[in-house]
Amino acid sequence: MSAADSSVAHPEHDRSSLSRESLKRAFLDHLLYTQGKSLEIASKNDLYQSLAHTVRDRLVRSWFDTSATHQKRNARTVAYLSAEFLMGPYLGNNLLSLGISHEIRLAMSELGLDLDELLRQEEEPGLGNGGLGRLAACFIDSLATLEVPAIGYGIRYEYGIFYQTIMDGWQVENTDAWLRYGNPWEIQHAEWAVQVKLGGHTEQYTDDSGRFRVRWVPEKTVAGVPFDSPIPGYRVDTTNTLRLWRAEATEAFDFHTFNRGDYLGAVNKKVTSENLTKVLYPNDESVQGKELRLEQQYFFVSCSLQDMLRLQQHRGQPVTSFHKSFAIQLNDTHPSIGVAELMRLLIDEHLVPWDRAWDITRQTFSYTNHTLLPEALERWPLELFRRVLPRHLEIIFEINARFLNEARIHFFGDETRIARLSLIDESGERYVRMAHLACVGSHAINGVADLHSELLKRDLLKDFYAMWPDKFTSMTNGVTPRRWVALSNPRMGKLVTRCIGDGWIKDWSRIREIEPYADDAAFAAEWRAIKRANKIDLASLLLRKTGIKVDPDSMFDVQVKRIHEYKRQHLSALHIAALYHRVKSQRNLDITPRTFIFGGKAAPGYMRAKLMIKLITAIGDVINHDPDVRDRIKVVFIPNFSVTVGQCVYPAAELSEQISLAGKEASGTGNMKFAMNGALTIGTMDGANIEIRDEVGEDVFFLFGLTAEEVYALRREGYRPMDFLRRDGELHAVIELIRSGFFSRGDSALFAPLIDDLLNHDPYMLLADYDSYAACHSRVDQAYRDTQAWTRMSILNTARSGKFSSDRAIGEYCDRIWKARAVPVEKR
Ligand code: H53
Repeated sequence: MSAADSSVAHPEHDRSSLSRESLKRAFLDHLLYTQGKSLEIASKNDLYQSLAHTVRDRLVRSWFDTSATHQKRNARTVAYLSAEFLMGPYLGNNLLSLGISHEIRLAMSELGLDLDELLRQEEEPGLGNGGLGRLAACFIDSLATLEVPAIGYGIRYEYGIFYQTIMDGWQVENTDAWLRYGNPWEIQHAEWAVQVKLGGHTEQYTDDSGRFRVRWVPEKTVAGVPFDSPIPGYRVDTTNTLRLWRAEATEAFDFHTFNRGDYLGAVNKKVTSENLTKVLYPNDESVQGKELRLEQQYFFVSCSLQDMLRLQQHRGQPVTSFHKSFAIQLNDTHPSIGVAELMRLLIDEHLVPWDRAWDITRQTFSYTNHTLLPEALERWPLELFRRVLPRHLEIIFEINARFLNEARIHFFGDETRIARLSLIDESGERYVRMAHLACVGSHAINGVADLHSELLKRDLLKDFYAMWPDKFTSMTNGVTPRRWVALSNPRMGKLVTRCIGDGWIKDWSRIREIEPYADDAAFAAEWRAIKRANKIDLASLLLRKTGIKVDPDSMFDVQVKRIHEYKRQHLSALHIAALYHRVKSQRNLDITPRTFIFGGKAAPGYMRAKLMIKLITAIGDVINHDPDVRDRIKVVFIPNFSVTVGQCVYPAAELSEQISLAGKEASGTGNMKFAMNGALTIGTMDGANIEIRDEVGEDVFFLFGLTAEEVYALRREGYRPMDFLRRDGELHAVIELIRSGFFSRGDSALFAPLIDDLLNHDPYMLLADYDSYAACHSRVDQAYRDTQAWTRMSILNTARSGKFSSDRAIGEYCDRIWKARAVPVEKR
């Protein structure tokens, strides 16, 4: 029995449906009636689908009761608007929530089937790029577990994030047809479809009662069809909804074209409409200003707002109390068009006067900013915006005019500041600034870690902060201990549960209770054995995926995250090359054997990031095959890093690389997953690393590098990377080695774009931090040799990671921003 199956009784009223016999029967029924197969001829996918349906059936009752309760209570509902939800596979997590993994395992094995194999069948829905999308998934898990009425609203991309393979050391992108074999976790609700307008122009007119009004005459209309998935809380009756929208051609629109006799034209337009939700843009933290992307954002936001208005009506509530029923969170600027859309719906369609509508809008929305990177800040060329959303542009102009009047009173005579605050950037080509729209239209603005929130107030949003200091707050991110510990690391879960009970699964702060065991030799031995077993599991995955054999007794030093210059995977690459250089130049060098594990995707158009992958694999290729290294260093790049792969990686890691340049990583959430699973951090004073270090203690954290303050100071003084290079002989030699083509079969041009940039500009200050990083790694090397001390640190690290649960984060959002509370579900 796994920790997840502990003694907590699931409150499902009809326990009999959860008995082994009835699970078996339901499974065989689905195999026959849903898949049309018998056990003898069923494919693995048939078996998986039948099991998934069996489990989904067991969620439907509480799903139903949940929405009935929320409607009856007219409970304030959190609407989490996010262009990405990186959910990870559902089956394992739903079994965990229901508490039936054990029974299901037995039921399957009595049918001669292996649950683990069925779990591996699930195609993970990769509907997100990285941290932002995964945060949304952790948050909706916590909302359900905390029994808070909530809906996650997003886009049902037909193709999620690309599937990454590595060929000759380079990233190759393959399409992710995740819906190929069907998605058993969704239910389509065609009856709740809505219409979304796009393009065209506006007309002014006077209505029958003499009121001045505006009519939007769109160029086209697209239908939005909701697909719902159940999000069960852990061992509670609440099952919330993730509602993702798919674009379809509207019939009205088809008929119009048909009637003109243009059959192929109609079909073509149908295809064009459906393109809207075809594919997820694969850029994390950089925007391209593509029209389709703006259409995607507007599409899902409009669908969601219309849906909320429908629910409001269904609950018998007036539109004017919309803000009492819904608290809408904007996950980054992607859904910020919602501010203008809610205004449009209220004014144009529900005839609410402007001031009242604006009041409602501001009380409804709150905005989370996730980055300070300028390339991630969304702004749309005004003309493009007008082409897609002519009515919204008018509304934004009006919001802006009123807002700037207020700002002029506040900042009397300071026109430079007024220009900086404006929703329209007029410094050159004109742009609509989406972050400004989000700030003006929200009652709360938050950063995702304390440093990030401070920097927002000091730099990026300083003018808004000066105007509305009370709107700003900080909400440090968190991750769900259900998926990231109970499900991913059942061995650790079981040990912890044996010692302190299973309360930690719902209340991760209780993990503190294992702190006294840090000095318990028997516990420490088990802790070590668990880590080793997890490392063996990962080693076999690595062998399967890359053909590289690694030693489970070497230190597993891991950096998994999106590939980006600011995250500095190449800093690690430089250090690995330096270790190699040392090994080659000192025959008897005594080093701690290490396996450096990397994983992550580069945006397909981000050439530097792709070259960083090539640099890592090229260095690895040389090192892994050089007999002088005697297998003391291995470098592995795991292809297609995803939630599924992460579940195998975090529990096996011993050292977590969190090495972004200070001031660049807003928070990071991988850092938290590693810490919870007992990996020590080597990191900079960036994002949530700072808070992790505060919690676990300085002696349990390997700190290096410049602080954000020092980074600013150095930049102000004028940063010259060459000054740092001259001081460091080893680094110089390493750079020369790479430059000479040593790692690229003599091709000295291959890495030149990376290396030349480091020497001449180095915007992420690798050279400034290199020395400190290498020295820190030497301390890690020494520390790892003392197995007992290392294990002690690892236990303390986990024990003190209580703050980093998304339950804590969601609790804070509920109290301080959403004013939402738990509403226990009434069973029918
Ligand atoms: O959001 C994470 C942070 C992380 C930040 C990330 C993020 C994206 O993944 C995409 C866009 C964006 O603006 C920010 O980089 O630091 O932990 C969740 O807050």
